[in-house]
Amino acid sequence: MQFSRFPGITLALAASIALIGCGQKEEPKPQAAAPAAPAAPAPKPEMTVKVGHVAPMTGPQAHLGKDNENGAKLAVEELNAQGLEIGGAKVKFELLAEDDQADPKQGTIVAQKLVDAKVNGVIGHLNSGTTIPASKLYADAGIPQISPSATNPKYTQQGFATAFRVMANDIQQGKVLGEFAAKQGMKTVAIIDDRTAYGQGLADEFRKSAEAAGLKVVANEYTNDKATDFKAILTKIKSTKADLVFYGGMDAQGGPLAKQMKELGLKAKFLGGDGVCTPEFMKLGGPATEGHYCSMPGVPLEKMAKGPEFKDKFTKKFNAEIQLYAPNVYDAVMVMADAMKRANSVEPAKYLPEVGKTSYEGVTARIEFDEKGDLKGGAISIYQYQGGQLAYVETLGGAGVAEAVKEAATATGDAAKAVAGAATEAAKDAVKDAAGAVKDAAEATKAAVEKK
Ligand code: ABU
Repeated sequence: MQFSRFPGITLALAASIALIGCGQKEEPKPQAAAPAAPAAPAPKPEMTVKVGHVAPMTGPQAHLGKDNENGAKLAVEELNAQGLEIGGAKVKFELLAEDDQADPKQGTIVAQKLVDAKVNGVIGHLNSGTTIPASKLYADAGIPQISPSATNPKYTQQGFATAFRVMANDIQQGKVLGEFAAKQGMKTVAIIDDRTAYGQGLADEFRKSAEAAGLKVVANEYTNDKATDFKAILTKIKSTKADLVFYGGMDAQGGPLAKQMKELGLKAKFLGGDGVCTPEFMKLGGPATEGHYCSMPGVPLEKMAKGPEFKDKFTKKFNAEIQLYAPNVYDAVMVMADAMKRANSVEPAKYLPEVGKTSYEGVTARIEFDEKGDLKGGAISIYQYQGGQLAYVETLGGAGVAEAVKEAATATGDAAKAVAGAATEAAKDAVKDAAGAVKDAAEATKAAVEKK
């Protein structure tokens, strides 16, 4: 509302001018001092929290890198919407996203870039082959690092206080895969790996477990994470008549490998780890993937309390299905923010100890870390490729499973109690009704006797 065109002329002065205009003299009146306006609270200082994110955004694994980055974007957007205050300042999370091309050398180059940018923390990298060399740079700079997906055990075995991961490692995954192969009645296996830290590491763990479970390894073959033609090694494997082909590597190679197995007429089943447990594997391998198996750390998203909601949010926001690790990346960002909140500081040295004390109910699991920075009680689930979908087979190990079983048991117990309670109430009503009927009958008898 505008009272005067001339800001210097007050309403009182305007009224005086009006009275003078009417021939009246106006006695000057003492002006009451205007009450002082309450002092506006000082605005909260604002602070930007820089979260580094690294994954391959180009090359054969770009679809997985995008999936990871989207998981991080979703978490950052939600944190910013919460309007968090940490250490007395309003914080705004900012994602500094880098592409390491799944290449160990490039991984250290972008890690140094993030260290130089003084990021408050790092989520990544996606691959073990990049995460492990980069972890030394973050450790030297004291920057907390949470990998959502690097599963090679070495990452957390180096003794870096800054290194954490939010999924089970390949010692656990390889063991489960070897035992699963034996349970499926497999007697002989040919093992192929892509010579990356992940592929080779998982194949080694699988080999130990499979042999311990009684399988005979009839071939060991190698490829790389850029290969597209596997016919030479598959031809050698065909001659072994192996029951099973185990592949340690990612979906970009696993899909074509499964397709070429069928083209060459191999009868063996295919089994792989999380790197091939993706929609992309089925897209690349087509119908040749039908009936084969893979594993994934954790329990299926549908079985987690917050899983379906996350899936819905993610697919709506990005108009894309989850490829693999987006929920783990989302959890990793939330775990980092949770530690900052508890420390009431975003300074790496101050909130790092809180990361280790995390107990956070995430989308993928209850996240708690052991002394090395590994997820406590990580579960592994087995899936079968069926009609272009990943059909859940079973989950092995992990506190998550124990907790889910406990919750189910509690729910069953509660339901049983409710049934018993209802039965008791019904019984009480029946007794009451019967008593009423007895009383009525007695009264009717008495009346009949009296009438006689
Ligand atoms: N966990 C499989 C893919 C990422 C990696 O460890 O290299």
